[in-house]
Amino acid sequence: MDTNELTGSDRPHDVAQETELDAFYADLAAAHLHPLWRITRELLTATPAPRAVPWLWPASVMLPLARRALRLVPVDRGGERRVLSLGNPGMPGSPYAAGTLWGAIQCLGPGETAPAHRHSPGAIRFVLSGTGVSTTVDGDACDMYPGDLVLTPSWNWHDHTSTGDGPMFWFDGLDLPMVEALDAVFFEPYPDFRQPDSEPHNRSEHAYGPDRTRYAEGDAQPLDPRPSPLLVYRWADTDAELTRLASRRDEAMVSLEFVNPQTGASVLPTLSCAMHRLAAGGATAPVRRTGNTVVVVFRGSGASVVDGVRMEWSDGDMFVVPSWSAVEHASAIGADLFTLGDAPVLRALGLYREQRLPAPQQVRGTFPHGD
Ligand code: GTQ
Ligand code: FE2
Repeated sequence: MDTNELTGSDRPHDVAQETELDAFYADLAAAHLHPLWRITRELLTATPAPRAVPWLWPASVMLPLARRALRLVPVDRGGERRVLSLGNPGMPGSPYAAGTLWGAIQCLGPGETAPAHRHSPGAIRFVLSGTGVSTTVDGDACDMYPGDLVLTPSWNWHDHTSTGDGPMFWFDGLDLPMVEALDAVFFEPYPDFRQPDSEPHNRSEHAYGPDRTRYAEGDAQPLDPRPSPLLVYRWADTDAELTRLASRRDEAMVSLEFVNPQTGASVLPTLSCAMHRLAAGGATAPVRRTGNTVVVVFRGSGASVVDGVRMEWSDGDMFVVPSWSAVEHASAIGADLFTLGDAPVLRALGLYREQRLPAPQQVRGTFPHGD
């Protein structure tokens, strides 16, 4: 029996009204009008409901595939880059790591150049392994070594050239999904395949010092539309600053944010980059924040619990912490984690929140997920 069936004298009236309502909703749909009262709950969620799910891409899966790409696929105009992007399974078919962030592994073989272009989305590179690549950013050739952070701000010409004798691998982070959501994507190829060779290399690096101004403990200054004029943050400096922070206090994890040495703001107006050193035997308290984060394991191993899902990770793995997911990290041997986030945008718009949770999360599952 139909559970919606109505009784008694109401019936003729309600059937008529129901028919009229059905017709009304059909007419609304045909007119491209949406009745809010039917979608309020899915739109105005009590807390953020990102489509991105916690997910981990192991280096043991990514690197062999990147090596196959090195063998099989040349870097040409049109394709532009040999890049494998993290596609979050919570957003089927999407090449984005999360709703606001692009994350990817890029590789370049010996002697190769990835052609010069510019685009309105801003990008950062965090070098994983290999040597011999330099990225020329608006005429300034920036040499890249493992652990370095290299910026290619919005609308800066950039190409990547390898003079090394082996492949190089790095993490790319872009604000592309945000810029796309704002309908503000522009792209232009450079007239030549690459920019002129610049001598000396690393000009921005030599123009800014001392090193300490390149890092902020705690939060960066509020959003500034100007990207950092310093384009390279060297691992030796980052490592030294992490060591200094860790020696000052006995904490499970110390963190620094890479900042614009002129203003103290995040490296790009849309993106924040940070480095975290998890002590051997350290375990952090759970916290949730608005904004998506991509975590890149630079070295070490450990495990993170993200919304009850425990993910074990080691060198070169990448994982996503979606907005407002509870996250905590632990490591037996210690680890250095690079993170990319959209926090500058949330802060600038008055949308940033964070909540510290009283107790470690209950682990409800492990990654990779079983059936
Ligand atoms: O290296 O210029 O991962 O333009 C995506 C788009 C890298 C790049 C990406 C890009 C680049
Ligand atoms: Fe690019």
